[in-house]
Amino acid sequence: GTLFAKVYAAKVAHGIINNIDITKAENLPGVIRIIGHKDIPGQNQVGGIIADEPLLAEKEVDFIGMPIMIVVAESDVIAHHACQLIEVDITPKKVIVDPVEAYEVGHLLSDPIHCKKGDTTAAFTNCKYILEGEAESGGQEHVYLETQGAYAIPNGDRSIKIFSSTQGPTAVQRTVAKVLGCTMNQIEVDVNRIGGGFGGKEDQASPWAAMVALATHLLDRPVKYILERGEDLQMTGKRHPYKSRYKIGLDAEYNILAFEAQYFQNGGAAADLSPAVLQRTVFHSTNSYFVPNVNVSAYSCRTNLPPNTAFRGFGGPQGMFVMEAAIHHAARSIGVPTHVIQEKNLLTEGAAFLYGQKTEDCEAQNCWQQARLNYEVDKQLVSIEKYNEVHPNHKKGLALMPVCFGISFTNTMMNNARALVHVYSDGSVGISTGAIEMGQGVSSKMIQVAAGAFGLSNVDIKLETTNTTRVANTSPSAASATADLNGKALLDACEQILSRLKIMLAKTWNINDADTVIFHNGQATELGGTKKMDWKEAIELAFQQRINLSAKGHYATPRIHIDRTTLQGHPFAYHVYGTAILTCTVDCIRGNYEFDAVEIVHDFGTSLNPAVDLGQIEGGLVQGIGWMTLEELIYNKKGELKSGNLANYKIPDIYSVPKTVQVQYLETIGSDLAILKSKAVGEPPLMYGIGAYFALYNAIMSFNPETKMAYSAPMTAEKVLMGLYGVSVPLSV
Ligand code: LUZ
Ligand code: MOS
Repeated sequence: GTLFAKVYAAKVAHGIINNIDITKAENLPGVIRIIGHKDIPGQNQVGGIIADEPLLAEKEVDFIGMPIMIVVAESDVIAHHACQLIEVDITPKKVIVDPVEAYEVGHLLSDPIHCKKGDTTAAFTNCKYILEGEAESGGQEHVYLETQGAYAIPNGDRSIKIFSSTQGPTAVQRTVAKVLGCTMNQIEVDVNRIGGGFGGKEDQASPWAAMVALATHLLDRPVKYILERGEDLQMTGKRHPYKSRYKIGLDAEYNILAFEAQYFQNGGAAADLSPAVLQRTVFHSTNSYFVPNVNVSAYSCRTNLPPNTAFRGFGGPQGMFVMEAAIHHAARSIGVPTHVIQEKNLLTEGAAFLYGQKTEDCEAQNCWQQARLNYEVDKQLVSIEKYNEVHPNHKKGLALMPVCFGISFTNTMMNNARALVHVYSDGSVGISTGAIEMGQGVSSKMIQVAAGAFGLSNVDIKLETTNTTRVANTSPSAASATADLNGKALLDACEQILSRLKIMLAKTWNINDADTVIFHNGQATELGGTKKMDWKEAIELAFQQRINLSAKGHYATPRIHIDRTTLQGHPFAYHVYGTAILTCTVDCIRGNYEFDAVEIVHDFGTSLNPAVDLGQIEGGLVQGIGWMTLEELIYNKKGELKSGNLANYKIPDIYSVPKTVQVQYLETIGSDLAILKSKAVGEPPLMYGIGAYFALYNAIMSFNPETKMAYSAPMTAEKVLMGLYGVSVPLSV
């Protein structure tokens, strides 16, 4: 009895709705109901941080793809057809797609962020070299394999159960309850696994769930909506494009004494997660470098594009690109290799970040030095020079890219998680956490944590779906922190059960210290003693003795805090470090290029699962290279997406990935604030891809030392060609 929903969306980027005519659509056989904002029993509001985003347009549309009506029909084909019969009369208004233009007319989504340390003005007077410029980076489409979607079913007692492709089941639950005007306990959200997220489903999975839940609420029938790829590309937000200005000052020894920047974030038509993304940009403005004097301002600009959102790195990459551009600019104008300035300014132990936190167990120098030595960078540079001398039409370029990324949600409140563990009377184990498996391997890690704690093997552990009735008030699976937060909560639950079992066995065996009872290889044994019992037998005994074999675990990251007005504090549990070396070859006739090799030294702590983590490094790297080189989102002045399909929006494929990728595991002591002394691995490797931009730039410079390219990513083949032949590549093509 499932019905199918579909959105009728705005076809102009800004305008006033005069009239909506649904007569023809309503009369189409198979159409059950057409829903507008007036049918919403609760609030017409899906904004997560700021309540500025209606689920369905009321008087005005603000971007192409903004939902106006929901068609519910017997099939998705009928719903599709009905959408084409809806007629909406709109009086167009002025469209703004450029963030600086929006800023100039005062269209901001949230308060500007200003953050500084030291005194840049004074520091610049001590600088031998001062460079100013502009840098911009484009947006990025998530291209998760599974598009957005949700399925709602009536669940008795007026409650609704929703299967949602979301990173944030609680965000979905909260948003649906708000829209339906009910309490959260009426809404159950269940997620088994999802086909990719990359940030795109941190907050933007909620509207679709709200739509199907609304239809289910009105019709008392199951309703499903899974977006077509074209709809998803058109309607959902992406990585924020940024336009930025920088000013960097160095002394005669190339120490960076001062850095200033202004970031103009293209936020789209509503705030979504933009203010949080902007904050992470500011926190990562100096990447892996120590800069004593910093002064940055950041603006989230309201434009007539779909609201942009979380994307792997969450504003960090955009900030780090500007820093790398500034250093590249300085190196070019001084006439030294970029890596000389990079190396000179790497973070050291105890150095303070812009936000006041100081480095602890800083691995910036270690990663860099190991990468330089182990991958013989000096030798590579010599052989690249030789290659370039004898190849007039092919040039190689190399860039080093250090990364330092802070782990924790910058919103301290979000850094907590819970887990539920049941040991069944036959000894088998069922675990639930708030973590969402989206291909990143967190399910494997959760199973490993529980198996490790109980001394069982992975096959003894059943990981249940992520469900708001079993684990409530979850933070989204995001910020690279999912395994840490949920793993710690899970460990807490396992340890509660273990400690009950230990006390029971100590009593049974007549030993004093319960901590000498340990669990491994499916057995409980007495440490240094002779007592032994099979896990199953121990559980049966506990069951007979009426011992509680279930536990709820909780974890809240200790130590972290941030003053929201001064942005000073200790926002991150720890930092992840790494260095990548990227080499490319440019075809100087055609502008095409290939990445010959990427070599990485990455700080994994004590990796929980090296195979899973390697997958994250490779995937993140390639996604970063895609953002920096191939993927070009083009909106015209009318706010129309001109690269709205996968034929003209190019994502990396097997031909464009680096020919070789080598990853060395920097064995570090890890952090106690990470799960089992591992380190978060989801986002940091994306930023290695920034080096791709500069490797290409360097190759172009060896063909044409006078090239006039602006720092404008992505470095598409077209831009390479213009750069090679001295055509000035403008900002924002
Ligand atoms: N999401 C979020 C994130 O809400 N806050 C963050 O700090 C964050 N960082 C990275 C990715 N998603
Ligand atoms: Mo994310 S950008 O960690 O959802």
